[in-house]
Amino acid sequence: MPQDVIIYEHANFQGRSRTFGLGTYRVFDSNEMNDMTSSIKVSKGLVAYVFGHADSGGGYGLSADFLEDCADLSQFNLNEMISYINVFNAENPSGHIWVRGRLVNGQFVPGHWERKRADGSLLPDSGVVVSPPIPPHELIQPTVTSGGTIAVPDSAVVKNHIQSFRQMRKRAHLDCKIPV
Ligand SMILES: [Ca+2]
Repeated sequence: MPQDVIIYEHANFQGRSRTFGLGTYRVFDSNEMNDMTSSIKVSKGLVAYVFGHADSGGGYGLSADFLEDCADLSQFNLNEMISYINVFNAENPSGHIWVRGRLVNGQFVPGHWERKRADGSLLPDSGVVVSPPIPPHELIQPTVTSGGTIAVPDSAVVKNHIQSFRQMRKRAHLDCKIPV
């Protein structure tokens, strides 16, 4: 069984494709299929954490952690925008499992590691949930100016991110399927 993630130019796994093993990848141009992905295949047991934008600090913008194939990313408003991909195992050697990003009481909880339960049970799978737009890394890391003052993200920028998340969430569907 291949253990990789494949991105495709068109929906339903058609067109050009590119294969990724474990690792993090910044996608730069059309040769590397930047802003071109319309569907994605994820081998069982892997996580493909994808981001709409990338900078030197990693991925940002809209993001989602796929643990399954998705034949049409447009249903998540992630069509033709992926610029950063992190591929990793959904269970790590120390017995932690990846709990995917989900909505809890209307709040987005990003994907994270949790210790596997003793009885081996998993949280019910909530399906793919797209994150609110993550600010660029320069924005979320406060910078200290030469005068010693600390510059934090402009509140208007943060407000804008929250508004676009609310609009995006209304449009999102949760019908990508776990591979069997
Ligand atoms: Ca992009």
